[in-house]
Amino acid sequence: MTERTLILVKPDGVARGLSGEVLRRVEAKGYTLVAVELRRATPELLADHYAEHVGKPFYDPLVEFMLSGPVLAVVAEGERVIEGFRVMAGTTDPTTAAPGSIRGDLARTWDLPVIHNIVHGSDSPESAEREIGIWFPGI
Ligand code: D4T
Repeated sequence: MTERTLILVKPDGVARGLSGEVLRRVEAKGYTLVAVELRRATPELLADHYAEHVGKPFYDPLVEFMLSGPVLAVVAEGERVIEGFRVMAGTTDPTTAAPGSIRGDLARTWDLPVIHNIVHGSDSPESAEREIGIWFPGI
């Protein structure tokens, strides 16, 4: 079934000039770009996006990181794109993310508790719908 996912190139990825590399991999895999926009997050938007993490020890430093520069917000579409992009991204901890994945190839752990792992991808159809509604309410 064709579905949509929300991808974010986080501030570390944008600052390092990796936005194009992430989009290249998404397109090379065969997914379609539906929306691409360079944005500044806000504390309110991040509280919605990271609702499940509000109050956790890493939440405040995570928000500070996500506000530290622009984010590339992307909606991509394709057969099983939600699962497909999660595999392309690799596991959350970039130190041990598989080589070949975005995080495994391009990131490492260096400033805990914040994990600078370049990208976000929705983890389920419910999350994708919720997150696309947060970042692209018009779509
Ligand atoms: P996202 O949501 O960015 O695709 O990440 P994951 O789905 O892979 O990971 P997650 O929900 O567990 O964490 C969300 C977000 O918080 C950051 N984070 C997480 C952090 O900075 N420090 C931490 O200790 C943890 C657990 C990284 C991703």
